[in-house]
Amino acid sequence: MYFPNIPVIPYEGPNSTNPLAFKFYNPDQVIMGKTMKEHLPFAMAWWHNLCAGGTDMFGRDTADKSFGVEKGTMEHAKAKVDAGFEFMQKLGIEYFCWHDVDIVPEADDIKETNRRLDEISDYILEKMKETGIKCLWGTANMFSNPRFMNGAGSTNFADVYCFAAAQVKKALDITVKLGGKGYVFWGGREGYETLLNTDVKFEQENIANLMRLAVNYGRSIGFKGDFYIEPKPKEPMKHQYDFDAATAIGFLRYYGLDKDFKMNIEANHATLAGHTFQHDLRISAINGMLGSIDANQGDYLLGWDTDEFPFNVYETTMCMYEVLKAGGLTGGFNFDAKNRRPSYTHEDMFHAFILGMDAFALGLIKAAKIIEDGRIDGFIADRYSSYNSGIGAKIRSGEATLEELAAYAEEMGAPELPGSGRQEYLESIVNNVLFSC
Ligand code: XUL
Ligand code: CO
Repeated sequence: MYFPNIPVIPYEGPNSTNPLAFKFYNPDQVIMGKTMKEHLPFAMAWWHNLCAGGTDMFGRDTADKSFGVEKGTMEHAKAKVDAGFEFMQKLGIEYFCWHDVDIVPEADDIKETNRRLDEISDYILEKMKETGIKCLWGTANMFSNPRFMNGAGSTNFADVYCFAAAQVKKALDITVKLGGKGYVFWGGREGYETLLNTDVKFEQENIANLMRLAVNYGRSIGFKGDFYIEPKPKEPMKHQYDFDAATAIGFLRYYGLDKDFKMNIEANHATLAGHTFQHDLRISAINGMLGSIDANQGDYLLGWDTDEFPFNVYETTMCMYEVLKAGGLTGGFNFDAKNRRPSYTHEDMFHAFILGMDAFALGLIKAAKIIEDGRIDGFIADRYSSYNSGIGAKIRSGEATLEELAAYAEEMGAPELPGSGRQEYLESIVNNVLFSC
C-alpha cells in the first residue's frame, strides 16, 4: 500500500467536516435521469498526479513521487502503476489519461522506449482487469525533449517529424491495447516564436498531414474512438496554432479531419485565450465537437497555465450546464491539475481530487437546477421570439431576399429597441439557484 493512512473515500454529505470524505459527489445519486457517476466520468492525469513533484522555474521538487524506489527506472514506472490504481480505487475514479513518457522513462533509443511501453502496458492491463478501471485517452509527449523545440508536426526538420510520427504510432498502439476511448493531440510546441523564421502555411499543412496519417493508422488497427485536439493559445510557444475551439474547428474542417476529431476543452486554456471556459464548451458543442474536458482552473491574476484543481463553482456550474445541454460527453473529465507546490504530501493529492470531484458534482446539481428552474431558458426563447412568425420566420427559413427585407424596413420606418438583455436579473437567478437549498 502506498497510501496506508488514506481510507476509501466515502460520501458523507454537505454537513460532513471530514476532510477525507465527499460532500457533494455521491456516485449513485440520480440527476436528470442518470447517476452522478454516469454524468461525471472522472479521470486521473498520470503526469500531474504520479510524476510531477512541484518543480518550477525557481525551485526543485517539494513532493516525493518516488513511491519508495529509484526514479527513472522500470521499477519506478511499475510503482507508479500500483500507486495510481490504489489512488483511483480509493477515490472511485474510473479512468486515467497518460503520455508515453509518463508511463515509462524515455530511453536514448526509441526501440528500447517502445519495448518499455509494451512491458508497462501489459502491467497496466492486468491492473485494469483486476479493478475495472479504464483508459480515457492516451497521447504522445512531443514537446519536452529538446528535439521538439520547433514543434513536432510543425517542425522545420523532417527527421524530427519522422520521430514524432513514430511516437504517435506507438502511443496509438498502446491506446488501442488499453481500450482507450480517445487519442489527444495537444500541440505543445506547434506554433511559433517569430514569423521572421516561420512558414505558417507549410507548418499547418504538415500538422494536418500528421493528423491524417494518425487517423488512417488508428482506424487500420481498430481504433474506433475519437481523436481530440486540445486547444491552447500560448505557452510554451508565444503563439500556438490550436488557439481556441473556433480556430481548431476551422482547421479541422479545412483539412477534412472534422469527422474523426472532436475537442478536448481545458478550462485554463480557454481562459488563457481570453474566453470563459463556458465559451469554448459552447463553441465545441454547437459544432458537434464537444468530446472531452481537461478539468482544472486558472488564476485570473496570472497570465499562464496554473493547472489548479477546480474550485470555482460558478465555472463548474456553467460547464455542467453546457454538458447537460449537449447530452453529455463522449469522453470524460480529466483532472489535468496539480497540487500547489506547498501542498506536498500524499494526503494533499487526495484533498485535491476531493475538491475537484465535489466542485463538479456541485456544478452538476446546480446546472440541473438552472435547467429545471427554466427561467433562463425561457428568457432566451422569448428574446428571439420575433423570429417565430411573420418576417422573422421568413428570415429563419432562408426564403427572404435582401430586397424584401429592405422593403419591409422602409415601410416600417425605425424599429423599436430590441428589448432589455436583463443580464443582472439573469445573474441574480444564477445566485438564487446556487445559494438556495
Ligand atoms: C498542457 C496540457 C497537456 C495536455 C496533454 O497545457 O494541458 O497536459 O493535456 O498533453
Ligand atoms: Co490538458
